Amino acid sequence: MIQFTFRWFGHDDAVPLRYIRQIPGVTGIVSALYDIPVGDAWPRSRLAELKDEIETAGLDFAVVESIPVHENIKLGWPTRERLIANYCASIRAMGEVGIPVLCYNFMPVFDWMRTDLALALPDGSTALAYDDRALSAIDISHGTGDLPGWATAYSANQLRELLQAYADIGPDELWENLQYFLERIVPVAEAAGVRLAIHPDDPPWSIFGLPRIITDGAALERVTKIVDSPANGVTLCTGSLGSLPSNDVPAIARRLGEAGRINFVHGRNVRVTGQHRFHETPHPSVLGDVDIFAVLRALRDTGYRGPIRPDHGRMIWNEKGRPGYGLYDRALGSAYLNGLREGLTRDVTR
Ligand code: DNO
Repeated sequence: MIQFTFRWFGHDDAVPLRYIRQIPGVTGIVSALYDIPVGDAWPRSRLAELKDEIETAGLDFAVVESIPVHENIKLGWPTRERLIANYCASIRAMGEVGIPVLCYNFMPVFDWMRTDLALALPDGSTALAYDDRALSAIDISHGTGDLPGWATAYSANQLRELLQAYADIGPDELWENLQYFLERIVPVAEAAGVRLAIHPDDPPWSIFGLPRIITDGAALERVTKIVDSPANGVTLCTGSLGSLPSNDVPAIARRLGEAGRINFVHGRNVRVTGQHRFHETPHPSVLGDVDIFAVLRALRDTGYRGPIRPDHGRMIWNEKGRPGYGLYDRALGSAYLNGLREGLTRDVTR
């Protein structure tokens, strides 16, 4: 049975756990320890406290999203030994506390990127949008200040040094560094009873000249083959993959589902409006370019049993909040996904 989950950003989140509990069918929470510096080991006691709080609200702590991967691991620098040891300690802590899935990504410097956090749609809602031409107009020489909604702030110097450090890192080197990382963390995850779920790059192409490698179905499959273990799986993010029209998302779901390597699903839809240009839409298949119905059918056919969450929603009904992470449209997305699930799995002969 698929478990319906919802992302919660902790006490800074305008959406409290008690509201999440009222979304029909949602039983699980996706969260993280947001105040631990990147690279440090996550204390088991802190994870246990967060889990208690979630359980007191009547929900399960289903997924950690994310434990950020330190840049020096992606760069392959010698300090990665200590940083990977810390990452392994965090995974073990998750296992000891009993949190079964870890979503992470391997994008250099920047996580998800948009050029407009409030694109007005014809119905009066606003959505997140991306346009390569708008990105090329953004000047990052004085730091990340001009990036819309960017969470990890870098000063001009820090960013210059980081971008310089990546000058020698192309896709091949990044793959090598990912392999090095996976060879060390997958056995630990397997022993701890934690399933890893790498998130595709969002958007799935190079930005600011930095390599991005987790861009399509072939790349996701390649990850799963680096260390052949069910603990080494992926997050099927329909929106990230769907912003590249060459990605047939239902086919990717089917292949990875058959291999048993989907460990987490992000359900979200996008409308592609040009080359490397898209905006987010409501979740239903007919309103975007990703056939969400066909994705859920592929998950049903391949026996997917893990967590799913609605990803980004639009801002509707005058809600104010974290871009992409308001309550209302994500709750609608969740109800839609859950309706599809019922329609696809219920035995109508009874
Ligand atoms: C965006 C999210 C990503 C995701 C990370 C996973 O809204 O889907 O930030 O959490 O890339 O590591």
